[in-house]
Amino acid sequence: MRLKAPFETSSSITRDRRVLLIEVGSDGLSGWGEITVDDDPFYNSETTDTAWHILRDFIVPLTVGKTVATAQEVGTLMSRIRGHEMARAGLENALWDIESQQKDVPLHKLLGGTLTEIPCGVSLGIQPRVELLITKVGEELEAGYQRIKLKIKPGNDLETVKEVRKAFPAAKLMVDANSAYGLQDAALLREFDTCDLLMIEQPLAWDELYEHATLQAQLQTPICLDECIHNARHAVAAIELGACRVINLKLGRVGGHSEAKRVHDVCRERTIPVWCGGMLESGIGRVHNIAMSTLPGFVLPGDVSASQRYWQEDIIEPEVEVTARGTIQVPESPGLGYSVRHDRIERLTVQTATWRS
Ligand code: OSB
Ligand code: MG
Repeated sequence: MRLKAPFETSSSITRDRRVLLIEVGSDGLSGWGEITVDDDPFYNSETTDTAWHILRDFIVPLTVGKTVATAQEVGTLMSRIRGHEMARAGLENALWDIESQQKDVPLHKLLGGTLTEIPCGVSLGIQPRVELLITKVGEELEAGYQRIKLKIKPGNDLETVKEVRKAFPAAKLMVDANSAYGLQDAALLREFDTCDLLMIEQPLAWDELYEHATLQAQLQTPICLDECIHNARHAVAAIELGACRVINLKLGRVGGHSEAKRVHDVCRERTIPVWCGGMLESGIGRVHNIAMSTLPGFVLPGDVSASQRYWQEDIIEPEVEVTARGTIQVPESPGLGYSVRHDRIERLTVQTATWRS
């Protein structure tokens, strides 16, 4: 699927997404999940091709034809697989869709969600000129989005953010560095304290907690971790070490709804706010994000926004829409609450594989 506009971060530029979907059939029902990988290993270590390989050669043999009582149990079947969280999440989330249809409840209820409307923010990619960025920020605020995340990279960071702050003195702003800095940049990063930011997301290395703890001790602005957090143990370690004060929760990065609930719970017990991150998902991944975002610890606006910000035409119906007050109304029908557009998916499909027990 071609993005409406290329999305640039400090680690890569995405123009198209090769969307990897899983449809699971069980007990006469069908459930859908999205494997939220990129084509390159520049955000995390998985790629579209590694996910396909892990799915075909390991996840399928461990799971197809097996009996589980709940979606959560499929995680146990896959527990020998180390890493490859996004590949595992795709399957587990499809099973959650099936379980919610079987129990005739909306997915968000099955997950234990309580919000009926979720607050939305946007993530804006790096722009070539600050004037262009300021125009985009203005448009998103005008559309109602409750907070704006700016991607930054060395050379396009502090001055840009200061200009945006000057143009929008009251906006809820934050930045995301996608691991572009090191501790040697601490003096520069401290200057962001003057920009009144909600948080600075993943400034340092993707797998490094200790240095984030060192940096957080020198900053007033809360650090939010994204890339570093792959499970609830990581979340506990990060919080106890003082490596962050906020956590970005992504279903793919932590291996699916079950582990996401655990991360949510350990954060909530420690009064650490969480919010839902995004991976430029198609409607299927997006709808799973909406369901997760109803859990009570999701107290900050997430990177979950309208289908139309990404795609000319999405693969679900209706598309995800955002209200004028910057919220998404959570659907109340059983399962995902949106219909999957099989015809459109078929037209876009370039490769399929089917496994039966
Ligand atoms: O770091 O949060 C990130 C997109 C792809 C990979 C990593 C990230 C992002 C985003 C976009 O920030 C969030 C979205 O709008 O889906
Ligand atoms: Mg991020």
